[in-house]
This record gives sequence, structure tokens and C-alpha cells, in this order.
Amino acid sequence: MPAESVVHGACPHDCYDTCGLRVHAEDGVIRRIEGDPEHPLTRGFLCFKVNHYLERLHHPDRVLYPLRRSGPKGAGQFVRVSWQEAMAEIGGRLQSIISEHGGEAVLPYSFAGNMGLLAAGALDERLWNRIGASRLERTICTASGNAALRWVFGKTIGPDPETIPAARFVLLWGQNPMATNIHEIPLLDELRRSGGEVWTIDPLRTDTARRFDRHLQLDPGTDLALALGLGRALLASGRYDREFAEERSLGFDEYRRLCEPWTLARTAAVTSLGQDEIGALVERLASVRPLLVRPGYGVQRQQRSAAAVWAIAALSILTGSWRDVGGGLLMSNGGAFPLRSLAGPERKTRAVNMLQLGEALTSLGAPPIKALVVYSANPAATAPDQAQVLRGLRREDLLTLVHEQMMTDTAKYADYVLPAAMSMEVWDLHTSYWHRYIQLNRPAVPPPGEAVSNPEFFRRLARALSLDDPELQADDLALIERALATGHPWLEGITLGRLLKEPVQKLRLATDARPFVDTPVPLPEGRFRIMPPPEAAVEGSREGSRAPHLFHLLTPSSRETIKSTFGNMASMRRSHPVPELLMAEEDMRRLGLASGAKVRVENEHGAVELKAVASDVPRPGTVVSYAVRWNHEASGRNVNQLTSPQLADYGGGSTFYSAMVRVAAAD
Ligand SMILES: Nc1nc2c(c(=O)[nH]1)N[C@H]1C(S)=C(S)[C@@H](COP(=O)(O)OP(=O)(O)OC[C@H]3O[C@@H](n4cnc5c(=O)[nH]c(N)nc54)[C@H](O)[C@@H]3O)O[C@H]1N2
Ligand SMILES: Nc1nc2c(c(=O)[nH]1)N[C@H]1C(S)=C(S)[C@@H](COP(=O)(O)OP(=O)(O)OC[C@H]3O[C@@H](n4cnc5c(=O)[nH]c(N)nc54)[C@H](O)[C@@H]3O)O[C@H]1N2
Ligand code: SF4
Ligand SMILES: [Mo]
Repeated sequence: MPAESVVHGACPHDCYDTCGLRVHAEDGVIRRIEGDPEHPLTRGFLCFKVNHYLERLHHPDRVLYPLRRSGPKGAGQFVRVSWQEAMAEIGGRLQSIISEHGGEAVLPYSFAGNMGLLAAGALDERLWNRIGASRLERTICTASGNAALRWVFGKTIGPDPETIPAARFVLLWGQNPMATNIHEIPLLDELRRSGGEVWTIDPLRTDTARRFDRHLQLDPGTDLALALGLGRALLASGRYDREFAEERSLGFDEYRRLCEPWTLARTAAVTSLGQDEIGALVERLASVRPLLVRPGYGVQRQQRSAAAVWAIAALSILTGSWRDVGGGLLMSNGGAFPLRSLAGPERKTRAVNMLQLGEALTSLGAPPIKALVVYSANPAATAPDQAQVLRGLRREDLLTLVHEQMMTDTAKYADYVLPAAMSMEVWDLHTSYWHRYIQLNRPAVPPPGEAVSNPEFFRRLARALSLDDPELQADDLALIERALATGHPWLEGITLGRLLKEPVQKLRLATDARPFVDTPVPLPEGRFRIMPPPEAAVEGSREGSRAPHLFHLLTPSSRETIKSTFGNMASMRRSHPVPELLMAEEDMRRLGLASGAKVRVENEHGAVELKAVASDVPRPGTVVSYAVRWNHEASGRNVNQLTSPQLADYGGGSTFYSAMVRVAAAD
């Protein structure tokens, strides 16, 4: 590599924005990372986290060599070994597990630590399919919301975010872009400068809620009631889009029937909103266009996740919001990219829902899980029902491999830790679940120490299992070419050759093409399904049943981390040295707590100690702790001690934000 170079990168983290990066290197060392000024959504600026990225690249916790466990599980004691030794030992142990118990005794566990196409769903999946490993259902983040979207619309696609400035009313519903989608903010600011309004629906007074026009602070988990109440009011006044709701949709009568009980009075009582607030929102929905409904993933981490997303999606149809450029419903554009899957033929082996990892490790039989291979995820910190997960990871007879960049909570439980490269050190191709750009990520420097990319790790693992056929050894750039070569018109001219010259390519779909108006509804008869998914929990009510001594615990995203990633950065820990529990002052007074007091937070799943801080973010009855801090920086446990492995109503998604807890002074 030349002494000084600048290459294009794509931010690999699990974030809506998927920024374009300019990575500057000098003498083989990355010196500066900046936002690509030419990427139309990145606009040359980055977030707090990636502005401090040099700290992460060169962090003392970075794993640079293969390590073999030398102490008790979880103690983090390791000795350095060579790749050759590590892979020979691992290969031998995996082969004997597979021959004794079968391929399903191996469980992969991975998520979106790196969103690149090669980092996940490529050579890893090919290997899992080849050995017939248990299949991981990757449900931890968006499963229920996306399942509801696919039910209603047939796929997860929404308007292009570059049309946001054309909207005149935007409803941020369970989304906190000031923390999680910072490049959406300039687009929202722009529409307000031209007279539009932005409202927020969130149980917390977030920075987003503070920034914009009006905040409806409903009780957590009551979005379904609100959406049905809004639907009823629009139906009753006749101010809805008859063609969209009745002719272009299936199931209108059922939708109307389900809205019927939700009078303004009942909706207000269940959500704790005022009838006047709800009425003002009905007025906007009935009259202001373009109308953009912008749900975040916060609405679908409750028990009635799919039902809530269905009811919100139904409003986007009832209002005909899709007719206007700048309108519609934007939750995910993840389904917009017609790339070829690199996973190879899928074997129908046993499925394990990742939210039930603790149970899988401690009680699955026939066969039991004997080997766990973790990459691009940190389940010891991020999975629910943590006490059970840690119990599983402590099993002496479980072989745990962790391919990681950092000595994370999960890596500490590994039998072998294998060093992973960072995105600035490898090739990959990135899409986005928010915008419509495909980007080539080029390495700026080689990986340090003996770190390797995910595809290279899986090539080595395949060889260690004596599987060296070409599909398991495919080359990075050949894989990228294959993913792009689908012949789909939206990818026309987007080839590897083109990306090498111009690394940021927009899908060949006009910015102002209105989904489901200018493009078809990919469902039978080309019609939306405005009736709920069959299993969604629409009827029957648990709302308002909270016992008075319990608090509703929310653990949403923080500005300074992405889940556990960045949890070990000094820049983050300077402002929040220990994990906190934000509580309304009234609640603190009632419990006799001073701000800064140490509290014990517990429920039937586990317990954790946090620093209570008086705050106007939650309302009385709700408490907040931002997700998630590292366990070993927080007395060995974090808030996922308190979250449940229970699945949401439909789609197998999480219920992270349905946790009920007791809070008391810690002695
Ligand atoms: N309480 C609570 N818990 C939550 C949530 C919540 O809101 N509240 N949110 C949930 C959600 S939405 C999600 S998506 C999950 C995320 O949970 P995880 O999937 O565990 O994600 P991270 O904590 O970001 O951990 C990603 C890990 O991947 C590593 N990594 C990054 N790039 C690479 C790579 O290229 N190769 C390899 N091998 N490793 C890499 C990083 O170092 C990091 O340790 O957490 C869930 N957990
Ligand atoms: N800085 C940063 N950026 C991130 C992440 C991060 O951890 N940090 N995580 C990334 C990942 S993995 C994801 S999935 C996305 C998620 O990003 P978002 O889509 O913004 O979702 P969340 O952060 O889960 O929650 C958003 C809001 O939902 C609110 N909420 C909680 N319960 C309810 C409810 O019952 N109803 C309503 N209406 N609102 C509710 C929360 O208070 C929160 O303010 O962000 C990604 N970007
Ligand atoms: S984390 Fe998100 S906002 Fe920050 S640089 Fe990456 S993609 Fe952009
Ligand atoms: Mo997520």
C-alpha cells in the first residue's frame, strides 16, 4: 500500500445510516476517518461513536492473536496459540462432536456486529448448511416488526429517505433518531423549515421528542390501542382513503371491527394520553399531506409487537399516505436490495430462536448443544434472560468459539478466541436498512496481528473440518460479483468493476418512485392486507394491569454505543462511568432515594445494581437504563438480567421493552 492513502469505506455497524467513510492511512496505520462529503445522506459528518473510532481500532482490549482458555470459564484467562494449533484442536473437537451427536449439536450465534454481505450470510451459512448445524433464527432486533410489514405489504420496503424533506407531517413513532439515526435529523429539520411538522410518540422524553413540535408521551406498550383509536376516529368521520382501504386492501371489514371498541375515551384511558392530544393527531392525519409515518424499532419490543406494527401500517393505508412523494411508511428499506443470497442451499435442520439462547444451552436435548460458535455478536451482554445465558456459557462440556475484535463478555467465556479484523481492514459490500445506496468497502490497511475477516475465518474453519471444496473457499471479490449479478433492473450497471471506480451506487429506482403505487404490492391480487396477521395479539387486553409496586423498565439505544459495541470506549465512559437507572423524581421521593443512590433492580429473571439518577426522561412508573453496558464493567451483570426470553405475538421477535421490575435501595 502507498505511504499515504484515502479509501472509501462503509460504516459496518448496525445503524440505519450506513455512512460512507473516507479512511485515511499513513504507513499502514489508519490516522483519520471522516464522513464522505459526497454521500448524499452522510453529508460529510459522522456520529459521536465513529468520530472516536481510532480509539476503537487501537483499543487495548483488541484481540490480535488466537487464544486458548487457561482458567475457569468466564474468567478471561487465556494463553496465546498459533492459528495452526488452534484450528487443529478446534477441528478435532468439532469433528468428534459431529460424529457423536450429529451436526445439530453445533449452534452458530451471530448477528449484525458487521452488516457487510461477506461478514454474515455468506461462507458462514454455507458451512452451517454443509455440516447440518442447528439453524439460528436471527430474531433479536426486528423480527416481529418486519414480519408484520411483510404481512401487510408483502416486503420490507418504504419510501426513499431522500424524500423526507417533501413531507409536511412526520410521525416519529417509537424512534429516537437523535441517538440512532442522526442523518435523519437534517432531513426533518429541512421539512420544518418549509412549514412541516414533526411529532414524536414515545413513552420517554428523548432528545428527539425535545427537538420537534409535539410529543405524545404514551404509556409503554400501548401503541396498538392508540393506532386503533386513531383508525376508529378516521373511519367514524369518513375522512379516510376509501380506494386504498377498501379496494386496494383485503380485510377491511375485519379492520373496521377491530377498531370499533377504541373510542377516544377508552384510547385515552389506556394510553394515558389526553383526548385533546389524540384529537389533534386525528386532525393532522385526516388533513395534512404528504404524511410520513416513521415507526422505529422501539414499537416492536413489546409483547404485542406485531399487532402494534400492523395497526400503525394499517393507518398508513387508511390515510392513503402512500399516494404522495414524501409520504408513506418508513420503517425498513432492508427488502429493497435485490441481491443474490450467498448462503447456498439451506438444510432444514432444527431451528433455535436466538432469544432463547439460555434455554437452548441449558435444556435442549436430542441432541444437546455441544458447540457454540459466536461471531459478530456479544450474547453474554445483549441476549435476554442473561442469568440463564451465563449458566449455559459456564457449561464445562460446551465448546465455545468466539471470533471477535474485542475481549467482550462473551469472549471471556470462550474456549478459543479467534481474532477478527475490523471493517477498515477488509473487503465487503454494504446495503442499508434505511437508505438506497450500495457501497463497496475497501481495506485501508491490512488487519493487525493475526486478525482475519469473517469469510477468512470460515475458510479456515472449513479446512479444519477437512471441507475444502470451492464453495467453502470462495474468494471475497468473487462473492461480491456473484451477489450483484442477478440481472435485476434496480442493479443495472452496478458491478464490482463499477464500484471499484465509484464505490457509492444508488439502486436504479427513482428517488420519487412511490412504493406500492409506482411499484406493485407483492401479495396475492396485488392488494394490501389491512387485517392483522393471524397470530397477532390484537384482542384481549393486558394494558393497565401493572401492579403499583412494579416499574416498567425500558432499555433503549444510547447515543454513545451500538448495543454493547463501543461499551469499552473511554470517550463513552467519561460521561457515563457506571450504568444508570433514570427515574422520575416523584418515584425517587416515594422510595426515599437520593439522586446518585445505588439501587438493586430485580424481577423473576435476575437482578442488577445500578446508579439511580433523577430525570425528566421517564414519567412516574417507568424507569430507563440505556442498552447495553458490558457486564464486566458493571459487577458482572447488566440490564439483560431483567429481560425475558418470552417471544412477541408474531414473527418470533423480542420483548425487551416489556420488562417489569422492582427497585429498592441497595445495601
Ligand atoms: N436490554 C436490551 N438488550 C438489547 C436491546 C435492547 O434494546 N435492550 N437491543 C437488541 C438489539 S436491537 C440488537 S440488534 C442486539 C445486538 O446485539 P449483538 O448482536 O450482540 O450486537 P453488539 O452488542 O453490537 O455486538 C456485536 C459484536 O460484534 C463484534 N464485531 C463487529 N464486527 C465484527 C466482525 O466483522 N467480525 C466479528 N467476528 N465480530 C465483529 C463487535 O466487536 C461486538 O462485540 O442487542 C439486543 N439487546
Ligand atoms: N447510537 C446508537 N444507534 C443505534 C443503536 C444503538 O444502540 N445506539 N442501535 C441500532 C440498532 S441495533 C437498532 S435496532 C436501531 C434501533 O433504533 P430505534 O428504531 O430508534 O429504536 P430503539 O432505540 O429501540 O427505541 C426507540 C424509541 O422507542 C421508545 N419506546 C420504547 N417502548 C416503546 C413503546 O412501547 N411505544 C413507543 N411508541 N415507543 C417506545 C424508546 O423510548 C426509544 O426512545 O438503532 C440502531 N442505531
Ligand atoms: S454508526 Fe451510524 S451514524 Fe455512526 S458512522 Fe456508522 S452508520 Fe454513520
Ligand atoms: Mo437492533
